Amino acid sequence: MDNRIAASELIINNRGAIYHLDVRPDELAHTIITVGDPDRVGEVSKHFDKIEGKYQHREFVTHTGYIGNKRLSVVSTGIGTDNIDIVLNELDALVNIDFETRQVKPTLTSLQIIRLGTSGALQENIPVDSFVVSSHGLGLDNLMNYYVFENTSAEKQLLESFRGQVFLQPGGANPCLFEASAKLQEHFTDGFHTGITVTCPGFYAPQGRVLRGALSNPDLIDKLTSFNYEHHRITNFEMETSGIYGMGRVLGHECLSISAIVANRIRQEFSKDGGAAVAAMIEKGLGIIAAI
Ligand code: R1P
Ligand code: URA
Repeated sequence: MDNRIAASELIINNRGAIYHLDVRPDELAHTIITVGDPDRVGEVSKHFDKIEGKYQHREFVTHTGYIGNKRLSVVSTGIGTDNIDIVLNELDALVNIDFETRQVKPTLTSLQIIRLGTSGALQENIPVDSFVVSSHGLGLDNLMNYYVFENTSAEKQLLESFRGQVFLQPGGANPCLFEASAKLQEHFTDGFHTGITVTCPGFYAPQGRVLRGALSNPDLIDKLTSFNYEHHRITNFEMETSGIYGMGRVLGHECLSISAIVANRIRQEFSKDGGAAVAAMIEKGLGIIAAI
């Protein structure tokens, strides 16, 4: 049987690199930091002791290098889970598909993928400039509806409770929920808030913001803030985490999402220096990641 993946499905450019990321298999480390903002890639790699290579295509910037003996790649995803579909599939292809034979490798590699992003807090006691580790990604976007995946029974119970407490208008969203990698999460405790991160398909109405467009779910923020199930609370929302956790589940990678809180939606505050908060998260995060 010919199980070669066709040229139209696995797109490899003239450099031997994958289509969107323009990265070759040998140019990617197995510990990967994802950031939304392409300009944040250099803010991470400036802490590397050595930079091995820099690659860019569209909004996808990748720097690979070393902190001590630890090889790391930092990749920008741009905004949203539609981009996460591209980035996670291409990262996976770079390690788990043989680009010569176009076949899935017999032995699969599990990547460590850690998002260093920004986010809005949904609890009064999570101040701007603090950091949140996402124990779960709860998706209100549509990405994972296109994939087959398994949920644990704990995930199913939490999702069931969410569906019972947070009503979204019919056709509005089919929520999904995934736990973080426990192996990665155990390293990020001191100095981090922890909770469920809701991933939204937009920044304005999907996060309850009104500039001029009226909201179809005006009580969304209240419902998310007051959600509770056993010891679980929703801490924050942003636009990538559930896609990263969901694609990590589908493809077998260890994923964790960390956010610098730049907005507190309950106190209606925005960070006076979001750049400094992100810089502090990068420094703290890299110190931990380099030692894992
Ligand atoms: C919106 O401003 C963007 O900021 C957050 C959201 O998830 C979204 O991507 O993360 P990043 O700062 O990592 O992009
Ligand atoms: N990113 C988001 O998606 N929302 C916020 O409120 C802040 C950053």
